[in-house]
Amino acid sequence: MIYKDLRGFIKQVDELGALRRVNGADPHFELGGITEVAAGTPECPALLFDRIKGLAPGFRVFTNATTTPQRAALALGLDPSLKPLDALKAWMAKRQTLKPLKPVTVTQAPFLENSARGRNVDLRKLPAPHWHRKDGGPFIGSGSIVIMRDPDGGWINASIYRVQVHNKNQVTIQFDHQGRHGAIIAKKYWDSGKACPVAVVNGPDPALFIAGFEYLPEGQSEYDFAGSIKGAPLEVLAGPLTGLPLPAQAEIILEGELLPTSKITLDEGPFGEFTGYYANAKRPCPVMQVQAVHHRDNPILLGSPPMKPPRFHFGLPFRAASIWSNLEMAGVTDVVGVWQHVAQLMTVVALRQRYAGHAKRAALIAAANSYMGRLVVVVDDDVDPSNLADVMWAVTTRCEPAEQIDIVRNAWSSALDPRIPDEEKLAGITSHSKAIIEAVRPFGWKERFPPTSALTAAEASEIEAKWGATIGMPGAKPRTKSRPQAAKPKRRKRH
Ligand SMILES: Cc1cc2nc3c(=O)[nH]c(=O)nc-3n(C[C@H](O)[C@H](O)[C@H](O)COP(=O)(O)O)c2cc1C
Ligand SMILES: [Mn+2]
Repeated sequence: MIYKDLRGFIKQVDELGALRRVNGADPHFELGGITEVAAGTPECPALLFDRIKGLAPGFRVFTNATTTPQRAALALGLDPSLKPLDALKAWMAKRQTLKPLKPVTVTQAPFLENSARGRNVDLRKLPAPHWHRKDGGPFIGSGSIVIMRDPDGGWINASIYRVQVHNKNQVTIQFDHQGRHGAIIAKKYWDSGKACPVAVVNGPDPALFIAGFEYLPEGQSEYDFAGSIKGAPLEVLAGPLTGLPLPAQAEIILEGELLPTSKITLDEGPFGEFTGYYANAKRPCPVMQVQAVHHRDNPILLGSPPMKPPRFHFGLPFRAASIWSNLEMAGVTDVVGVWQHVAQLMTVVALRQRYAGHAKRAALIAAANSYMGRLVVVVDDDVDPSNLADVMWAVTTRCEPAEQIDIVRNAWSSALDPRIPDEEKLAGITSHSKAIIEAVRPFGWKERFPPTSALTAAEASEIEAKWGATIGMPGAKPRTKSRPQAAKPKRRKRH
C-alpha cells in the first residue's frame, strides 16, 4: 500500500528499519550537520528531529527522506528491494504509462487544526534551519512546494523552489532562472499590476516532492502527476485566504502574495547548493508577504538541504531515466542502462555496441541533455553504470584518451555552476564544456579485445548462493544439512 501522507511514508521507512530519531538538535548548523554526516554513511538513514532547540516540542523536521535507492523506490510505489538499476528501469516503465490524475476537492484538512492570520502570523515559531555554515539565513523551504495558479490557463503549478525566512511574515522564493514555471506565472500577475497569490506547502508527501522536481510541460500540473504516482488523486482543500487548492494532508502551509519585484525585493542567500558550493553571493529575490499560516498538530517539515555530492535529494537518478527515454525516443537501440553519479554531474550510458559510431551517437544525445554535467561516459553492456568503480575500471582499461575523449563546447549549464567565472555570469554566459569519454572496446576490434578475467554476474551469484554464508556475506542463507547432498558413492562389494 502506498502511503497517504508524509506521516504514512515515515511509518513505512521506520518499518524498513531506516529511521533514526534525533532529539535536542540545534537548528543553527547542527541539524544540517547531522543530516550531512548521516547522508555520508553507507546506510544513509532518514532522520526525524524532535525537541529542536528554540521550538515547541512536537514541531519536527524530517530529512534524508528519499536519499537511498530503497527509499526513492518506496516513494514511487515500487518494490524497495529492487536493485538500483532495476528500480530505475521499473520507474521508466511506470512513468511511461502514467495518466495524469486530477485532484479531488475536500472540505476538511488536518492542516486547519492550527491557523493564524494577519498580525498573528509568526514564522519564527516554525522550523526553519540554518542548514550550512555560510547560509544567509534560515530556510523553511528546502523540500517545500510552491503553489501558483496560471492566470491564463487556470492550471496549478506546484514545484520546488527554495524559501528563505526573513522576518515574522516575509519569505523569499528563489527561481534559478526565468524559465521556471513559477517565475513565468508570477510575471504575468506583475505585468498586469497585481501581486501573485501563492502558497508554500511544507511537508508534502514524497510523491508530490518527486513531482515537484520533474520537468513537466507548461500547463501540466504537478498535482496530477503526483496523483498518478500514487495511483490515487491528491485531496485538496481551497486555501482559506488564496482559494488555491492545497494538499489536505500537508503539514505546514503558508498563504499570501508574491509581490512585484518592481516594488520590493530582499537579498536572498547565499545557500549551499547541490554542487557542494555557494556559487553566488546574496541576490535580490521576490518577496512573499505571508498572510496566513496553517499547520497540523505536531507538524513535520520535510527538509531536503542540498549537500556536497555524492549526497543527493534522490537515491535514484531520475534525470538519468529521462535521458534513457530520450535515447530510446531518438532511436538509439541496445541501451542497457543509464545512470548519474556526483549528484547528476556525471552521466553514464551502458550499451551493447552494434555498429561503428553507436557509442558516440548515444553520448552526444546524453551530453545534450545532461544539465550542468561536465562528464559523459559510455561503457559496454558488461559494465554496471550504477557502479562508479566498475565505470572507472572501464575508463582506465578500454579508453585510449588520445582517441576516445571529445570535448563539446558552449553547452548547457547554469548560474549555479561554480566553475563559470562571475564576469561571464554577469555577461549572461552560463554555458560550459562537456567531456565525452568512450570507455568502450574499440568497435573495429572489439571481438579481439582481451577477455575479462572477472566472473560474470551469473557466475558470481551462483557462488554467492552456494558459499555466501561461509564467507560472511550479509543476507546470505546458511547452508542447511537438509539440503540434498551429493549421492555417496556406493560401496563396492568386496569379492
Ligand atoms: C530539493 C530541491 C530544491 C530545489 N530548489 C530550487 C530552487 O531553489 N529554485 C529553482 O528554480 N529550482 C529548484 N529546484 C529544481 C526545480 O524544482 C525543478 O527543476 C522543477 O522541475 C521546476 O519546476 P517548473 O518547471 O514547474 O518550474 C529544486 C529541486 C529540488 C529537488
Ligand atoms: Mn511546472
